[in-house]
Amino acid sequence: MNSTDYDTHRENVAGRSDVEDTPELVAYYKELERLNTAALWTVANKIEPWQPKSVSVPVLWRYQGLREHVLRSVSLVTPEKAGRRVIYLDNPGRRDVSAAVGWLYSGLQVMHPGEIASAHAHSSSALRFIMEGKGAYTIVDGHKMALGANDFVLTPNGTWHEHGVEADGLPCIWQDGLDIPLVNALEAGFFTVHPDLHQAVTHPVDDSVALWSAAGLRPHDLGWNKPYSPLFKYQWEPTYEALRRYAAGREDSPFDGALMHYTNPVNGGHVMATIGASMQLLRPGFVGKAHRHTGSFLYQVAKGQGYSIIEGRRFDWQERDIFCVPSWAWHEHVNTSRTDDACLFCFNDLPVMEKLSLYREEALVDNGGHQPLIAA
Ligand code: GTQ
Repeated sequence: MNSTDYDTHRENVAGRSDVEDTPELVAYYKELERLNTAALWTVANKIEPWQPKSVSVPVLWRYQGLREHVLRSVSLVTPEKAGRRVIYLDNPGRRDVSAAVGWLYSGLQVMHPGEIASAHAHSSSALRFIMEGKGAYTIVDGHKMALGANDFVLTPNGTWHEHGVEADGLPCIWQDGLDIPLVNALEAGFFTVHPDLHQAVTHPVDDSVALWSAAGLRPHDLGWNKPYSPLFKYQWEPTYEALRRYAAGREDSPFDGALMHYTNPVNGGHVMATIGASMQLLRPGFVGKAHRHTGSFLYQVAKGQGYSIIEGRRFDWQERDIFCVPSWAWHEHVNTSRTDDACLFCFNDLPVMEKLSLYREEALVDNGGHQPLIAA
């Protein structure tokens, strides 16, 4: 069945549960409850919705307002005491599971020069997208990476990882993205602190970039069979350059402009088993059309300014702002600059949706492909 078939049959309420309470039924439900059972028809319409109805709400987190509060945490707690000094994005519809959207967690981590956050490993997959500062680094399984603004780093499921800022650096802030809510929903969360609290750096700095990021080339004598990318760091400059070339060589997607996925160089697939990521370029004046799809998406504005209309509400964004698009929410993006391109970093649960055959996508056909705005 495709989504059109769903639409055709949606009006057929005769097939839906429609049982009114009677004193006899209410008493019956009480009896069932004592047996740890219940009547399906009391919940069927809720647990089998016509289509996904996300409890996450679209949210824009403005960096301008948030930044000073993130920096304030530096004087309030140490990384040693806090473990990770992070202010996380708490979607009003998902407070019960500390999610930013759907089953995805995200937070802003801040570190001062000379600070170190100790090494640990967990079954959640994690990523970082660097927002500001100088001298940040992450060590993943003995591979140290130097991090600059708009660099994207992986800390996959099961890897030892620790973060810090070099003593001669500047205060750094980056966005963390993890699948913590998903892993907890699946009751598969494990967490270990490194026995020495810190790892030895056992490889040359940035070796994963040297070995695995040559365009179109794969090392002859290096095998890799782990379920995540051997390239741990995706630098901003080559990413932006690739996007510009891609955008110049083809027509825009009506929804996304020029969008490229960060990939595992071994197989071209998503970077990790549960989290995918992309960067997209909206050329000056780009006005995207609306579509919706399953999966949860968190965007950070890496460059430029514009707005997105999500479920009929307009969210104006500028560099470093973060916003979310919940599953099956209509969304369309606009670059308001006439001269500069805009770039949106995004991470999502697409690998999960695809592997479980739950990905669906639909374009808005009414109203010229644009959502009517809902009055505030
Ligand atoms: O840096 O390993 O924001 O384990 C949340 C959990 C960051 C991390 C977070 C984590 C980390």
